[in-house]
Amino acid sequence: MKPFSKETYIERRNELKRRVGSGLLLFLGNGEAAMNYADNTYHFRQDSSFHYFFGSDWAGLAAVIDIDENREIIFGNELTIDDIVWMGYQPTLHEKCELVGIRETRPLAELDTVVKAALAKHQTVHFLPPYRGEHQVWLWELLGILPAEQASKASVGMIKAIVDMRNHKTPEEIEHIEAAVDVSVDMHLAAYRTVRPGMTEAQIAAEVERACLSQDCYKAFPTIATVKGQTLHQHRFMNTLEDGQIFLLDAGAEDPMHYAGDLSSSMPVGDRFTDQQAMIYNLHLKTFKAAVDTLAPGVPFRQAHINAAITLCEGMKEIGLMKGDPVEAAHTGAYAMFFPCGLGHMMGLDVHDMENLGEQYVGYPEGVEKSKQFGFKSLRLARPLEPGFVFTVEPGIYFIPELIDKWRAEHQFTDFICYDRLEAWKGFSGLRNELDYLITADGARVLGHKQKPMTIEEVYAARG
Ligand SMILES: [Mn+2]
Repeated sequence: MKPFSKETYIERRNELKRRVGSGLLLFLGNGEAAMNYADNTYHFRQDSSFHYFFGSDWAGLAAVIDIDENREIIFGNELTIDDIVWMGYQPTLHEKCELVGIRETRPLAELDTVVKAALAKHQTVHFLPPYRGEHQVWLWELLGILPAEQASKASVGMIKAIVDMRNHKTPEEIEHIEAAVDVSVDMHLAAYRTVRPGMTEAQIAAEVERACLSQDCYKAFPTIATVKGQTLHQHRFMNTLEDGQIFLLDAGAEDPMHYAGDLSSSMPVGDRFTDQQAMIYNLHLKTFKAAVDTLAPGVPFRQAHINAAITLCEGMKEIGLMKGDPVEAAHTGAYAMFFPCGLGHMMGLDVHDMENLGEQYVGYPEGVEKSKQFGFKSLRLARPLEPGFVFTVEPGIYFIPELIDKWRAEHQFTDFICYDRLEAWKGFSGLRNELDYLITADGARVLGHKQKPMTIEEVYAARG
């Protein structure tokens, strides 16, 4: 797939200038990050906002957009012969910048001069909240703002403008997201084919990641491949798979342009789910459908979350693990015993899109604060949906022994939860499925051209 044209980046920057109105916009690109010594670095990942506006996937760059003077400058150092000996040929900085419509480049050291000159003439310097220690130090040097004060002094105007632009995906962005989703589906199909009793979680993860890397993609986040699915983000591979267990995979690719896919799957380790597992799996599919049936422009994502929770409580009542009114159980937060996370999150250049800019801005409408209550506090996305929004839908059902014990001891939601019966379910683990959706002019559609198994029949067919 072609990289975006220079016009895409020029138009993005022009739109940002129009929205922010005045001042100097400062962008710090990511540098290499040392893993255990300077030359042994983590996989390089450009900052997503830098990438969105400057399209440059190289370490050690910064940029400014001077709205008042209508100037755009990328700062970086040309490679030395030593760099080329070790890293190979690269285009010059000027050549890299031409591709995204930037004509003015300067050595990195001159960023300090330009920012200090702006401060001296009392021009507003807009910057984003930093999430890397190196950037905190850099901002301190450039602006004289201590790291602890940087998040609160970041430019709300710049944040809001970028969030609104990046929240609305264009058709060319959606093509890249769908390419990432397709690779992500291949990662999951690899797991469906590979999972067998006696294999280790690490062996499955290796097959999953092979499907990603062999298609020139990198994983969008650390793979979750586990038989302990009740732990929401279990990143270590410690277990050997046993017949009778449920295997849970949460994995996704980012395409070479860094757009993400994010999918989850749950499957039996052996040939078939047990009756109890099949019952919970099918209830989970009902909650999934309840959520997806809610998706439409203008409808708050929080409503989709609530509808999934109501369906979950209805099902749990039929099974005998909950009682009372399911609608009330959903609204009071009793459902969070089995579903303590949010229904989904925005997705784009970041798998949790723009989480570094603040979930409050990305996922919540102006004036609506995120809840502090257990369960609802993990809902990253709640706002009314708009065409162009891309997000995940990932309800799950989890039996978390520690949470059962804690709530029972505290007599929480005793009107809704049947604790005596729940004791026998402590070893169930957990399951979820996850797909990626786009809000269209009149509804929603699932992203990707390849289909990930969802029904039990599809799961069994994918096992081969
Ligand atoms: Mn997700």
